Amino acid sequence: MPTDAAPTYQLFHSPGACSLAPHIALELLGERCGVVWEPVRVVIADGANRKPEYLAINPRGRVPALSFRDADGRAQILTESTAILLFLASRHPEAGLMASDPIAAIRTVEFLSWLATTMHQTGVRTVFRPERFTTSADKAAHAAIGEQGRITVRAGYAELDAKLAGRRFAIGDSFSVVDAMLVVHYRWGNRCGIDMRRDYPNFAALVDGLRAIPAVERVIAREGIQVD
Ligand SMILES: N[C@@H](CCC(=O)N[C@@H](CS)C(=O)NCC(=O)O)C(=O)O
Repeated sequence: MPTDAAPTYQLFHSPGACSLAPHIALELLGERCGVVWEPVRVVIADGANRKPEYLAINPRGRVPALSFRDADGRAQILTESTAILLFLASRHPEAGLMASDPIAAIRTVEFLSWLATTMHQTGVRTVFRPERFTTSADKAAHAAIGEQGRITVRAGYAELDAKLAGRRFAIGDSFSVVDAMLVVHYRWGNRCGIDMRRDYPNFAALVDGLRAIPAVERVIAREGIQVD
C-alpha cells in the first residue's frame, strides 16, 4: 500500500466493480513483494467515470484502468480486468498470483475470459443495466433482458459450484488472480437477487476461505462493500 515512494501503479477503481479483482491483486503484490501502488476511486454511482478527467484516462468510461511506466519510462494505461490481472501476475511472478506451467497458465486465461465475457457482459451486466441492451424504453423489455441474464448467470454459477466442490482455490493449490475475480462474481450474484450461499454452497465455501486471507478482507473493507 501507499508509502512515501512514488507508486509503481495507480489503479482506477469503483467500489464493488470488477476493479475489485485487480485491487485485491495489488494488495497482495504490496504485501508479498513490496510493490508500491495507489488506489484512485472513480465512483460509478457518482458518475465520476463519465467526467472528462477520467475519460482522458479511459475514453470508454469504464473501470478498471491501470497506470504505470514501461521499462523505457513511458507512461502506459492498461484497461480490461483480464489484461490487468494477467499483466500484474506475469510482471511479478514472485508473488505467485498465476501458475507458471503452461497448462495452468492457459487455464487461468480461459477462466478469466469466461468470467469477463459470458458471466459479466452477457450475464450480470444485462441484469444490472438491461437498458443498455435495447433501444426500447419499455420497462417490460428491460425486465425480459434481465430475466435472460439471470438464467445465464445461474447456469454459470451452477457450473462453477460443481467445479469448486471441495476446492480451496479455483486453480491449483494456491491463490490466483482467478480467485480475486471469483470474489467479484460471488458478490454480484447476491446483487442480482440470488441467494448465493443457499444455492451455491461450494462457491460460498470457496469465498469464505478467500475472505480468511487478510489482504482480501482489507480490500473489501477499503472499498466499503458487502459481499454476502
Ligand atoms: N470488459 C471490461 C468491462 C469493464 C466494465 O464494464 N466495468 C464496469 C464496472 S464492473 C464499468 O466501468 N461500468 C461503468 C459504465 O458502464 O458506465 C473489463 O473486464 O474490465
